[in-house]
Amino acid sequence: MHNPRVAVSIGRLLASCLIVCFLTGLYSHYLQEPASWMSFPTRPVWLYRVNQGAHVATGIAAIPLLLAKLWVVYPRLFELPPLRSAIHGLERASIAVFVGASLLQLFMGLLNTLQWYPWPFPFRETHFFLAWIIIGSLLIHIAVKLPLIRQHWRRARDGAPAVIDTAVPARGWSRRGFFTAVGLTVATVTVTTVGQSFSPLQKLNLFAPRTPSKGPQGLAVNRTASEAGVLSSARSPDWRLQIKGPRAVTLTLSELRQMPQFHARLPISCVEGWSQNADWSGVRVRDLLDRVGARAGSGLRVISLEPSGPFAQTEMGPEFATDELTLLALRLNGEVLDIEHGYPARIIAPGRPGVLQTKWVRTLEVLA
Ligand SMILES: Nc1nc2c(c(=O)[nH]1)N[C@H]1C(S)=C(S)[C@@H](COP(=O)(O)O)O[C@H]1N2
Ligand SMILES: [Mo]
Repeated sequence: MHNPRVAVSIGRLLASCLIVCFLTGLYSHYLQEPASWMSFPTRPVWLYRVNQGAHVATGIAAIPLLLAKLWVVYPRLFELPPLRSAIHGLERASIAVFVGASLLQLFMGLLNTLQWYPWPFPFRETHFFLAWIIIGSLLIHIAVKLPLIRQHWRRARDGAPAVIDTAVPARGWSRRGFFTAVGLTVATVTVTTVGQSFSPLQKLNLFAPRTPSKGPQGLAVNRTASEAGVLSSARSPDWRLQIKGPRAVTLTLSELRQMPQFHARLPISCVEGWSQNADWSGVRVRDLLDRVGARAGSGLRVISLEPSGPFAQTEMGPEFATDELTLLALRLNGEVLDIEHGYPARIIAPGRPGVLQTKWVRTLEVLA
């Protein structure tokens, strides 16, 4: 098993997972921290849901693949002499960086799906930084190994001499047994966690931390009203929606209910890896923008009743603010919004991460 052919077979599966994970991670990162020139698609409405589901699924699948790859190549770790040439040194250094960063990255990501942040540094920035380190060192590794990868991309044909690394004597596992075990492990971890975003497999969701449909009104809750400190402010009869723009407008809940109501079926897609569709209804955000005379192409800042916290304030670009499906939702799945889901009013927009679907909205501020 400790030979280049097996290393290439496992390596290309691992690399595919990591590349999908990297690209979907970049998309998620930039949605949350866009550069000023960035604009995002709002259709299909489930784009971010699939993006995030694929990110978490490929990240989880990469864990057994990385362990298998390490097991296949570990005899190389002790090869002598440790440094043969400059290229060899670069190769070993890039592998050391790659292995260290990947182990940390996958472990951090896994803990993140459990909503557990036991480190003192900010998760997203660190995860983003490590991702570049991993992709950089992976590209170096692939470039250095390209001749070997080419040579072993296909199984050795009958008669052609297989190149076998003799560092470890052949015993124990059969190669087929090894591939079967790795394949079964990857399939098992995927099938028992992917139900947190892929509804048809929700019943098999044994290890993912959340069941997206369990919660008030058939939808999971990430941050509760009591954790956010809004229990009394959200229920207060004095609640008003403030809209700040060229004009300033204040609306009561019953005034909002008297405006034209629209319906949208949109998912909550949490960056922590669960997602669930729901039926929302309420006022179109673009109608509210018109009320205050906002100019076409304006973005929007959304401010929650939540006194502090990373999601107490969010922003959306004009592509989301003016989309006909972007609502200030007042109702969920046919009922008045539960306080856990953002009563009296919350934002729901197509194609965005859950962290940006601000609950318990207090103020909308038009951005120039
Ligand atoms: N004000 C505020 N809104 C928030 C949050 C928050 O912490 N504060 N959490 C967000 C996150 S991380 C998610 S996934 C969704 C969850 O929405 P739900 O509880 O209605 O399912 O709400 C978002 N809206
Ligand atoms: Mo979330």
